[in-house]
Amino acid sequence: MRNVRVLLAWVLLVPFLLCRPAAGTTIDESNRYAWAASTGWINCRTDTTNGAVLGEFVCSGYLYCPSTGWIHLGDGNPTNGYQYTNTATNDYGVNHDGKGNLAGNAWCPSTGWILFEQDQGKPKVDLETGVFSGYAWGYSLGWISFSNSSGFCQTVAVEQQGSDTDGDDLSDMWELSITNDLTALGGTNELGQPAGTDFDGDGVVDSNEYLAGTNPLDSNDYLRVTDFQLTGGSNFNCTWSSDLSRMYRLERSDNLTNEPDWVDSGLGVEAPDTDTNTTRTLDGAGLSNAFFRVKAVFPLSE
Ligand SMILES: [Ca+2]
Ligand SMILES: [Ca+2]
Ligand SMILES: [Ca+2]
Repeated sequence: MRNVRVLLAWVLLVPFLLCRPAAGTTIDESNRYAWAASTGWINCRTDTTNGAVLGEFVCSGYLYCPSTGWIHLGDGNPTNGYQYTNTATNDYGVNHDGKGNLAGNAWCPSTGWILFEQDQGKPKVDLETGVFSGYAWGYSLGWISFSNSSGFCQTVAVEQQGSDTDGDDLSDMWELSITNDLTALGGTNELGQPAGTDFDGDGVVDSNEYLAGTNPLDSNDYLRVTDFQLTGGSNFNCTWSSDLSRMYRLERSDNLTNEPDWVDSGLGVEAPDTDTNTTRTLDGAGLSNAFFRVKAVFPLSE
């Protein structure tokens, strides 16, 4: 390894906002059950139309318990546009913080509210595997477990949410979650096309901050390689800024021509270490020149 270099770069996710499919359950056909000792198995995917949906902002759809009936996770249309407030009977449901944590209220007409909270039950989904864990609580049902030694509930996708009513190529749900309106981020140029506004001036346009899971209002928060250290022999450590809402792929090329031939570094898609940064060790044996870049990947999309 004579000349290993790092390219301080990030890569776009495939644009999806204007071509996403209609909502359907995201729950795996084989691994679809939660469990409550009081009532037995609870089906998180009764069928593709009514089954549970894990979205990047909110959940929707239904669980089905044979003894108590339907459990509604929310209608997918929170009043404020991005999160159920759970303060009104027409605005309830289970929210997702984008990092796997679930909180809010589901509704079972025959038994009442089912509570998802992060103090005791800590219901969550592993965004690398899609496997749920933790518990929800119902006053009549008791604890509902999403994973045990006999079965578990698993999602095969995180639904990318939010229509783009103002045509700025940004999910309205994301815009509302950041600024509570649709005008601060994005914007259009004089031709009516997306102008690529960079609100915080960190060099990354708002739409790419969304794709990378970074804060478009914080100029210190953008995806980048932060450290690169030879550690002995042919090994080296690469560290990049990371967010728990995204996965990452480290890519390598032996040149930086106009069309570099980027290939996976050998690590594949990696879950982040922390909400701040991620470090991986690679072996550069046999490489003469190598450039590296890190790519943000939407959970369960590759
Ligand atoms: Ca928009
Ligand atoms: Ca920016
Ligand atoms: Ca930023």
